[in-house]
Amino acid sequence: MASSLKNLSEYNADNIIDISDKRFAVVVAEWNDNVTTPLAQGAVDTLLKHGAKEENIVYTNVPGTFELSLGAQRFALRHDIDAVVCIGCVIQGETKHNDYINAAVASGLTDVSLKYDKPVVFGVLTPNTLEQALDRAGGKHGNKGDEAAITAIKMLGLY
Ligand code: DLZ
Repeated sequence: MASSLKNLSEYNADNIIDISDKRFAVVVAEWNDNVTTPLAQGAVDTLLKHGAKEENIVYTNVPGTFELSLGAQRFALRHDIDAVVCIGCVIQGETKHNDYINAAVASGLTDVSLKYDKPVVFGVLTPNTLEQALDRAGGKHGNKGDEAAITAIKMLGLY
């Protein structure tokens, strides 16, 4: 379903596990930080709302969405991290740069997740415009950061 038809902050909270002892890394791209900052805040707020402890959430920046894969890997390989939430925003430009970044990060995060057998969440917006991004970063379509955090929690339920 397209996210314009869904509020990204709404989710089914059934079967949400106890995450009070789970440790999270939140890796955030600096590019488009007017979008990624509220996305990351949404993710952290949602983790806290569901019982994560503040001291169990580490937060770091990487320059751009392309760098999320390596940033995620630095945390995924650590035994004291249970899940990694990655936040980025790639806005379509005049060239195909966005296509390459999006494809690379989708594949990179999948690889890291499978290699380290832990949730590595794709909290990346790929909008055509800044307005579409802001609509999904706490605007009229909710906050994809909330969705990313809930995804991490639900995936931890598999373990
Ligand atoms: C270069 C670039 C461009 C054009 N656009 C974005 C963007 O919209 N969002 C984003 O997160 N990063 C962008 N970048 C930077 C790349 O992600 C990466 O940091 C650089 O290509 C250096 O590897």
